[in-house]
Amino acid sequence: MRENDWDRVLTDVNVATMEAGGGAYGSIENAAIGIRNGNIAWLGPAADMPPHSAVETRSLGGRWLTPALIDCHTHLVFGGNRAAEFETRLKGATYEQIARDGGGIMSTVTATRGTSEEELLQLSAPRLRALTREGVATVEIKSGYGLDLDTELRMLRAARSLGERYGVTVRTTFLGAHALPMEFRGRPDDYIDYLCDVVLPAAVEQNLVDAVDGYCERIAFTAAQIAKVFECAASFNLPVKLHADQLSDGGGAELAARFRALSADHLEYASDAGLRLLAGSGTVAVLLPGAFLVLRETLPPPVRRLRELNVPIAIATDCNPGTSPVCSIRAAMVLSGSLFRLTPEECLAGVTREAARALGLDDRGTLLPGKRADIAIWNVGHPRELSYWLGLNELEGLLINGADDPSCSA
Ligand code: DI6
Ligand code: FE
Repeated sequence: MRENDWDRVLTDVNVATMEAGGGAYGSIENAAIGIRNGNIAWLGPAADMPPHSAVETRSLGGRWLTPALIDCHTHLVFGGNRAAEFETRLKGATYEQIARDGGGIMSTVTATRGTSEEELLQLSAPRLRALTREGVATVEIKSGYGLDLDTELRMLRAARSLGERYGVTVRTTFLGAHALPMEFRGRPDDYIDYLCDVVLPAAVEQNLVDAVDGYCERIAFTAAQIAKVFECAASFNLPVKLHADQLSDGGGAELAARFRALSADHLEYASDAGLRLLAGSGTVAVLLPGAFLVLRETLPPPVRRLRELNVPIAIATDCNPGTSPVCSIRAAMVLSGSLFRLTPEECLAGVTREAARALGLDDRGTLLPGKRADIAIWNVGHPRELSYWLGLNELEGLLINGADDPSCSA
């Protein structure tokens, strides 16, 4: 009897539970959900709903519910922007040339170093809100535009404050190994030591780090250099993620597999040997179609091979000022279909179940009893529509931990 004392009931809904291994979308039509203490207490066909009491019962007129969306790879805290650089690229300069000439990431580092914590919050809030307005309730945010102690910590604090201020889960990732700052020119190994000896320990000490990432690329760091950072992460029991093989095959997939990374992201140029290793490591492949589009890449990530090898596939915006000025998770879904040929179901799984996995979160990403009641309510006839329209927002409501997000309530 006691266990059917619910806080809220949602009825007259269709639910894409996104449970793995079930039918398409794990869907249950004509369903109902009971919520208690922020979690899903019961979910199933409305006809099977057991006797219960509820403080509130809401009938949703046949709306579709999905797990609230998860953006598992962003760099959305930064100062300045790179619209002028984008213009230069459209006129023919390449991303790598600009990076080698000291522009690119370094220009955002200069801007971010000159931005206060409160200003970073003000600048980043609209980007976060753009995501939540599309049903995102969990966002990963990386550091990596500071590359010094003060600015890296400031970015991570700003990311944490954003989550608190806007009531969403923010997972912070330390990306000190993003680029070589000017003060360490010609001394990349000294910079890696500085990250391992000074910056990461301080960030961990202040409880600002949920995971550690690195940019393994010929314009950034070698696999051996990132491996040192990952060893340091392991000494703090922190999971790792990796920007792997985006512009060239730098052995990123192999490195991610070796450290049993939560995710290996991009993977356009990953070798087949690397992909086979990923398959055995439980690592999620995170695909970032915004960067692919904006850099006008031509080699898509190896989607067919990832499927054959049963590597889980997530999708994210990669929101950043250089390669992916994208603050729309729905755009990432639609582009993953058009550019990478992911199916609409893979796209939705990529921003729910698999994105949760890419962050090491097992309490969300599907709608099942015991999971968090992070639920998006959509005015669509079928969940495939979520990977179809570009620029139409069908979100009618968002529940975070069982409570309405007031800015998008139904
Ligand atoms: N993520 C990154 O960190 C880099 N590329 C990517 O997809 C570069 C970000 C930047 O240019 O600021
Ligand atoms: Fe990135």
